[in-house]
Amino acid sequence: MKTRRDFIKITGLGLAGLAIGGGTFKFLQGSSLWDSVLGEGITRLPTYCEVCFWKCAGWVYKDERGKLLKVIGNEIDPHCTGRLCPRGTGGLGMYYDTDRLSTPLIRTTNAEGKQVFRKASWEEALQLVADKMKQVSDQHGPESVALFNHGSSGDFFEHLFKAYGSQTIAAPSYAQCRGPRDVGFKATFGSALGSPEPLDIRDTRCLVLIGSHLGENMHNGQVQEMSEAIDKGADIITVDPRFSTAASKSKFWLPIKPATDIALLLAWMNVLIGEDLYDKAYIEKYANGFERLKHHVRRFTPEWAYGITTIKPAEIRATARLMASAAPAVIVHPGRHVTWYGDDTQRSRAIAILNALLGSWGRRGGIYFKETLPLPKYPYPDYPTPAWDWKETLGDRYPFADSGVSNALVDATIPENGRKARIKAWVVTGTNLPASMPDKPRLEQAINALDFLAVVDTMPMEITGYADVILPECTYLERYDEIRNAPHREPNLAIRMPVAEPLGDSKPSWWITKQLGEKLGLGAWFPYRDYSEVLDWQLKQVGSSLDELQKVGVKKFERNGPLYMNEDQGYVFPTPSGKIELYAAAFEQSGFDPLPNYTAHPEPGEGYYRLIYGRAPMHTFSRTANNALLADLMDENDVWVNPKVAGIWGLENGQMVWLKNQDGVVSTFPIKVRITERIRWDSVYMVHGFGQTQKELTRAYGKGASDSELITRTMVDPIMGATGLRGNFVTFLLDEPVKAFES
Ligand SMILES: Nc1nc2c(c(=O)[nH]1)N[C@H]1C(S)=C(S)[C@@H](COP(=O)(O)OP(=O)(O)OC[C@H]3O[C@@H](n4cnc5c(=O)[nH]c(N)nc54)[C@H](O)[C@@H]3O)O[C@H]1N2
Ligand SMILES: Nc1nc2c(c(=O)[nH]1)N[C@H]1C(S)=C(S)[C@@H](COP(=O)(O)OP(=O)(O)OC[C@H]3O[C@@H](n4cnc5c(=O)[nH]c(N)nc54)[C@H](O)[C@@H]3O)O[C@H]1N2
Ligand code: SF4
Ligand SMILES: [Mo]
Repeated sequence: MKTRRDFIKITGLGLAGLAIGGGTFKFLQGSSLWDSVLGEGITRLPTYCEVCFWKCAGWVYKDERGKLLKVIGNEIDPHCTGRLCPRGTGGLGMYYDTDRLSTPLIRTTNAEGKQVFRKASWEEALQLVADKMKQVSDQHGPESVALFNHGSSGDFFEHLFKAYGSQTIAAPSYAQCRGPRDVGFKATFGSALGSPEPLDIRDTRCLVLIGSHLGENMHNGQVQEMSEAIDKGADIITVDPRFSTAASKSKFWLPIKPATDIALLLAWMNVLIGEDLYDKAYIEKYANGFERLKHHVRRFTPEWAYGITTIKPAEIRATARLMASAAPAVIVHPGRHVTWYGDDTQRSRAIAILNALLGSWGRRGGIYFKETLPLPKYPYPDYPTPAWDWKETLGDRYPFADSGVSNALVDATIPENGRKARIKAWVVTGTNLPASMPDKPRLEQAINALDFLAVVDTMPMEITGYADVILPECTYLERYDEIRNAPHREPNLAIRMPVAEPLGDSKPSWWITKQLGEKLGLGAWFPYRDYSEVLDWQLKQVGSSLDELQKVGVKKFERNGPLYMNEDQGYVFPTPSGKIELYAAAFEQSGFDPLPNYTAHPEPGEGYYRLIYGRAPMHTFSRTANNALLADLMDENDVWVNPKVAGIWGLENGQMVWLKNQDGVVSTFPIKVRITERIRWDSVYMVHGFGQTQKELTRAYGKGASDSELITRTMVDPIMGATGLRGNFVTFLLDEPVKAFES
């Protein structure tokens, strides 16, 4: 008999009493100012930032007593060119957070029969996790233990899981983020974009942003390059139902009706082809299926699109001509968080096709050829081949998924329709699933069906409340992680070193996984005493060393091939045909549209508005909500409401309202109204990551509302399984929900 897994508050077990280094928080540009004070007892060590996944390299300065003073961008780093974003600068707030997890915790039942957490030693907590993993493995095979991960700790847990025999692994950064984009681009150009995206923004003459809200989305290198391009006279076209920061820098802002972007993209193709504005020579030389595309888009005129998107035909034509006049130095930005309406792979295909028509792939000011250094892996034994893996959880669904689909792992954890659950235990690290996965009731159903749940985190985030065991990781400032080896214009490596001793009893993931590995009899995959040995070994294989990287932080290497297409030599795309596939035959074979089509999506009923969400420059999802330095800059979100709507409801600026969605779910907390022309009347907008429900997050608790809890309906992409999150509609409750229900 399984007991229901109650959600437990971890009250009072944090690092109470730690002093916060107040007053030192300013934005500094570059490290030169600080170099002058080096030597007077102030030292610096290299890191790369973990506040988001752009992984900017920086220097952490500390004084002789070990107090961390600043994190500053590394000037030779291509991800940041010496400047961190506000979140990166505020990274020290993660280290100094008094609410941090500081000791392993184990779920237990107290004298009153209530489930609570008690403190435990690492030895006891790790033994319990290893025993449970073994137990589940003995009964159901190692594959039935699944890993959910995001961020650097995930690298170590993936290694542990693969050695253990489970590749039942997924991250919400795929099926809740960029999966459809990468599948759509791969189907067209043969290669996914990855991170950082190889966009030649600094040399572009025209940047088209479909929803991508750069400037609020602070992906550092892109924001800097966008501002450089604007200074050099590039034109920006922003398609967004909201007047975003990027829209304010744009020549054209197209306030599209949400969920209709594919119609606009098809109309743009219609104009480019109809008016002979596309790159004929490029298409002839490099692309397949042009005649079919031409025939397909003939009926998708700007007049047709106007009725769907509300964007005027003259503006559709003018923007298409502007793109063509800049081509090939033009980028229709592929976006990053693209899981919107369930036809997201097709929208991404449409974006890829537009880039092809404009000849931007492989061209200066378009999409460059990225390069990564071939860095040898440490010589571990081969991983065993699991009897089944994440793919098996898809059945015959989502044939083009090329990475773990988190929502499919949730499905496979729930016994239903007479089918037994294949997944019996989870390890979750670096991802706060209740905030990042849609449909919380279903997530809870899965968690309640588990035999065992271990959570690795730095903070008492919502996911930890569901755990049987919580393992406290130290922050990125207190540990080694893998070498950052990301693609860019020049191959480059960056390292992260411990700058301070782990606070409390927190530990790095490399250490946690090594202990678990040894307890599971997998010592052969963990043959080091300290992870620095692995890093040094790897660096020596490419003619460097840990010593050298400690001094420089980032090391660049020579490219192998050209950055752009060599027009004389031709180019073979890594697709089945060797050409750009305007017509995706592989999609057709699997029963999907080989050319993108517009489909209408559900619309809000009377009195309801589409819930859309995005980022604020000073926060990353839910992970920074409690960061003292960043909460200082913004401590709650608000809901953007068009004046027309405010008029109908009699709303005032600053008024607190509760939001209720189409399924009757009411926000746990109220949210402040912000009346603004910057949002369409058919939608409301809020920043993701607020509305934290755990009291032990002392700064974030109850501040603002959570978009996630209102997203109970998903529109799943049949091609690769991503969950479209923007098909939810909300209305306003002006009184406390209890009163509202009574009336
Ligand atoms: N500061 C900060 N920066 C971040 C992050 C963060 O947490 N904080 N997270 C990073 C991550 S992981 C990601 S994936 C990216 C995400 O950042 P993006 O890829 O830029 O995300 P989007 O969802 O495209 O952007 C949200 C925008 O889409 C608009 N929008 C909503 N519905 C529609 C629609 O139907 N059509 C159109 N055209 N626009 C629409 C919204 O108004 C909003 O301006 O940001 C990254 N950068
Ligand atoms: N409703 C809604 N859902 C979304 C989105 C949205 O905008 N709205 N965005 C989507 C996108 S684009 C993405 S990429 C995903 C992101 O989803 P997640 O990666 O789940 O994002 P976070 O909320 O930042 O959760 C990160 C968790 O990692 C913990 N953490 C931070 N540093 C460390 C560390 O060093 N070690 C360990 N072990 N843990 C650490 C944090 O405390 C937090 O619990 O969410 C997706 N889901
Ligand atoms: S963009 Fe900002 S938060 Fe993200 S890695 Fe860079 S400095 Fe850190
Ligand atoms: Mo993301």
